[in-house]
Amino acid sequence: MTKDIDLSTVQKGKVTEALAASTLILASAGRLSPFVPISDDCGIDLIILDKETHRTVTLQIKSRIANPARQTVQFNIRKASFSDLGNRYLLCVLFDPVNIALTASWLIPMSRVPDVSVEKEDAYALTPNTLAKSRDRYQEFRLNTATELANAVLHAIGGEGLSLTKHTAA
Ligand SMILES: [Ca+2]
Repeated sequence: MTKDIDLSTVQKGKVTEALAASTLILASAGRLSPFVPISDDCGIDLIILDKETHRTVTLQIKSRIANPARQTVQFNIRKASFSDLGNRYLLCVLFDPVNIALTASWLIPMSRVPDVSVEKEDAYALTPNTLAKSRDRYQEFRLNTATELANAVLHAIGGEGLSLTKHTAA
């Protein structure tokens, strides 16, 4: 955990975005292709292209490091960058800085964010439980493996997520 302290917020954000992008490429066997915006001034961190259908989904990515002392992690979505236009999703990821991995993630349609968050003056606060067995309101969005995440992204794009599972299992 001490490794975390040395990372700036910008570093943490960029590292996690790169990790999420790499994870999506690997877990989809190259089917998903992430694109980084030149300017990230509208709350989009990655655009994911499904190379088979040429459809896309846009992701805003928020990362947190699990804290053993707490059961929940908090992700804040600034209202200034919030938009539910188009095919926009929020990807919240729990980052393990020791094993350099994404331990769990939550892929939430932006249009659902106000429903599952606590509204603050300038942000929506989401507080998912970090335990896989938790029955909180974020459970329906929770993804425990890289394959689950890639399938959920394909599903969000409108591609055939099921074929990816079969391919991976074969
Ligand atoms: Ca971000």
